[in-house]
Amino acid sequence: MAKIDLYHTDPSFTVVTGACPHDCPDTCSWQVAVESSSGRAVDIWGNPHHPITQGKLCGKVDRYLERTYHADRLMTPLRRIGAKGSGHFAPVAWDEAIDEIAARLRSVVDAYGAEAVLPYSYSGTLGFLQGEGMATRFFERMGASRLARTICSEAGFEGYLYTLGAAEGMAPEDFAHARLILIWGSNTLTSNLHLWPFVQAARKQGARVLVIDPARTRTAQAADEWLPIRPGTDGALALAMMHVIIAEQLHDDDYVARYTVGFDQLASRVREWTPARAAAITGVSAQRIIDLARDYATIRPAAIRINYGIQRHYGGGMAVRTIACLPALIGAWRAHGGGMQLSASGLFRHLDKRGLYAEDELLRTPRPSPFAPRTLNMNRLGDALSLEPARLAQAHYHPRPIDPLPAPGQAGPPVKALIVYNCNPAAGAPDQNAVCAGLRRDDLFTVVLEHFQTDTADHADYILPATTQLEHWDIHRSYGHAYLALNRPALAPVGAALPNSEIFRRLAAALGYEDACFTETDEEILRAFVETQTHERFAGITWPRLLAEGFCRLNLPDPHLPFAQGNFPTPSGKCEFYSARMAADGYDPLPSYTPPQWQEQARQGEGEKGGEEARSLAIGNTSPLAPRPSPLVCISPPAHSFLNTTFANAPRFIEREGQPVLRIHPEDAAARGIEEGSQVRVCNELGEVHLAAAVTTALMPGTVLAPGVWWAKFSPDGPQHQSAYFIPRN
Ligand SMILES: Nc1nc2c(c(=O)[nH]1)N[C@H]1C(S)=C(S)[C@@H](COP(=O)(O)OP(=O)(O)OC[C@H]3O[C@@H](n4cnc5c(=O)[nH]c(N)nc54)[C@H](O)[C@@H]3O)O[C@H]1N2
Ligand SMILES: Nc1nc2c(c(=O)[nH]1)N[C@H]1C(S)=C(S)[C@@H](COP(=O)(O)OP(=O)(O)OC[C@H]3O[C@@H](n4cnc5c(=O)[nH]c(N)nc54)[C@H](O)[C@@H]3O)O[C@H]1N2
Ligand code: SF4
Ligand SMILES: [Mo]
Repeated sequence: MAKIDLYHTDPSFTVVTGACPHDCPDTCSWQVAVESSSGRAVDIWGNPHHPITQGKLCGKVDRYLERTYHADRLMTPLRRIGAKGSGHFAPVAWDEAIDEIAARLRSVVDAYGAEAVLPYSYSGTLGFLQGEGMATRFFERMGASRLARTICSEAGFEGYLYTLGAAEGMAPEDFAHARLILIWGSNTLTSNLHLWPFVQAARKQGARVLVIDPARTRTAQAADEWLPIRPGTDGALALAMMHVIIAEQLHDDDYVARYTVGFDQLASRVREWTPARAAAITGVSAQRIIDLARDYATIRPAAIRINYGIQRHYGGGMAVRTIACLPALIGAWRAHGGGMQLSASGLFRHLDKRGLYAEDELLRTPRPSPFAPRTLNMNRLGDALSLEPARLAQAHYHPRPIDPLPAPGQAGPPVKALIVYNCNPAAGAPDQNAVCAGLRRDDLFTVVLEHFQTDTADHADYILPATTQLEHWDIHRSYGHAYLALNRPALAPVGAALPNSEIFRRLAAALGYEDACFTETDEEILRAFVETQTHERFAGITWPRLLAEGFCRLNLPDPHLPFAQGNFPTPSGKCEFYSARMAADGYDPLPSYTPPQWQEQARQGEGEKGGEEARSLAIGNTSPLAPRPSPLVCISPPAHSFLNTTFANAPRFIEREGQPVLRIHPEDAAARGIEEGSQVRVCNELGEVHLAAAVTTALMPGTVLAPGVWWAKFSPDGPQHQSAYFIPRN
């Protein structure tokens, strides 16, 4: 009998169904065997009944029990005893910690106003409850600054929404019916593993799979073809594909006429985008672009898996928008197996009959003043924590060109208290030097809710131990498929850990917030989440069903072809090749090419000029005598065994990844006298890092790749490189 069957039949074990909490499109359903006598989890596996999980977890979460029972798990609240950032703490009782934190927050609010408090969170868990469920109630009640959670997907998301109207598209299952699959800026085998079986099913039926990526990733290796492209230039490739498709009249006239707006303007825009022009920008040959366009327009059904890798560059939103025009141009949405997927999150988010988002209703709490607090951009944490008003003003969220930035005098109070949960910004946020300088401010009061003493937690005044997914309730939507999942706790909390929800509940009580929303239990909140949904997509999804089954598919037709007959939820109801909304927001209303920062710099011959992303890098030997080398473009997609900075403290996964490296093409290495294993200094105007060179042809020349996201303290040039977990290079 298989081990799993044994757990189900042996009365000394209980099997609990839950959901993986991580920031991953697959949102797996898992099952955990708990030994009844000890209450200890002894095994975890992918739920065989879940149509996407199909019984398999990835290599990281297969080891989730090691994470939960890790010797370094935070077991008790800690109070700082050393200098800021030194990482020295002493245990403190929960009641004391909560009272002291509440007193400090009260004094900050009294002296500077509630906007001086900044919540900072992202994707440690994607659960509704342990994510923002209780935290938003707390911070809205306080009137704290709001956080624009921009770090991952905002650019691409906006580009997609302007064009198609909603974060919807193909389901993973649909890819099995495609005959041509473009995996465009995504490393499926690392970051979206559970799509792959559907891709393979399509290949068994003769589908071809192309990967468009600057790096020959493990996905590119497993595909039929790797199409190397320079980072940040995908928009130019898509424009030239449209040039060919329209010039050769390969577009779907009928679909375009019925379900799109702006075809004539698009046609005249792409006329100038000859394959030769795009070839010079992208590094993809003109002939290859022509062949790709012809194949894409004629091999039916054609599917595109676009992912967030593409949009981590200046102009990334426009690139996604441009690519999002392709399926409508060739009518790919008509067929099962045609279309594209960026995110499925829109399936779970819709207005109810009253024009409200059901979940927002749950988060709404009475606010002390009728004025909306300021919103700060999480990508600008270094600026937000600066005491210079001009930099604080820069941190204000202004998503569209027409949104004004405040004058420095209007930027509001300095951030005096920072509450971090589900997030490790000291290791994973942009401009690390500025972030850490802010975190080291003696006058900044910082609280970090965590499982582990991360680089961020090292800078805290208080660290509060949080439960892992095995120890708390939650509900999970997915951004990769259409299944809603319930996570039931399998264990009692380890040590003195508490769920985020309970920590915020206790802080609310200590601050005297008496609103009813702070007394609801976790189960009550989740039950209300399910029961207040009025949209037909939630029809048939009930609390008892989730308790019994662990997950439910949204009430959608199978297959769900959202745009087969148009029905784009844009203002025009059509796919918007021309977007009046973009024009009104200050953008080019037509698909266009926004060069990445590095290309702009090369064009202007201003290698020193600052930019926001995809900054050019000077890379060379550490010798000060080495000639100043020409810049390269650096990308830092996730290492296979890490999930952003999560798992990057586990010896097993550190060993698998070896050490922080810089992958570099032999041509670029030779030009700089760099050899395999050389220590290289990688720097731009924001800072520098020392990495070991890994010379490889699996990369576009001119591009270097530093897999992430390592913790500074476990990196060779980090502050505490003597740490027990750092594996010496060999
Ligand atoms: N260089 C580089 N930087 C990147 C990226 C990259 O590819 N390269 N990727 C970017 C992207 S796409 C993203 S989404 C962001 C993600 O950035 P973050 O949101 O900071 O995600 P993680 O780095 O995984 O850190 C999440 C932390 O939350 C903690 N955590 C998990 N569950 C819980 C919980 O229930 N309660 C509490 N209190 N804590 C919990 C984990 O222990 C972990 O330390 O990083 C971005 N940064
Ligand atoms: N194992 C693992 N899985 C993860 C994560 C993780 O850290 N580890 N992170 C999760 C999160 S938060 C997210 S947002 C998703 C991210 O998953 P993806 O959206 O797949 O994004 P990335 O891994 O950042 O980048 C994917 C690929 O894009 C390539 N790329 C970079 N720049 C460009 C470009 O300009 N053009 C093109 N065509 N390709 C480019 C990179 O080389 C990389 O191979 O994955 C999730 N899954
Ligand atoms: S990280 Fe992704 S692939 Fe791994 S178990 Fe979680 S949802 Fe599944
Ligand atoms: Mo992300």
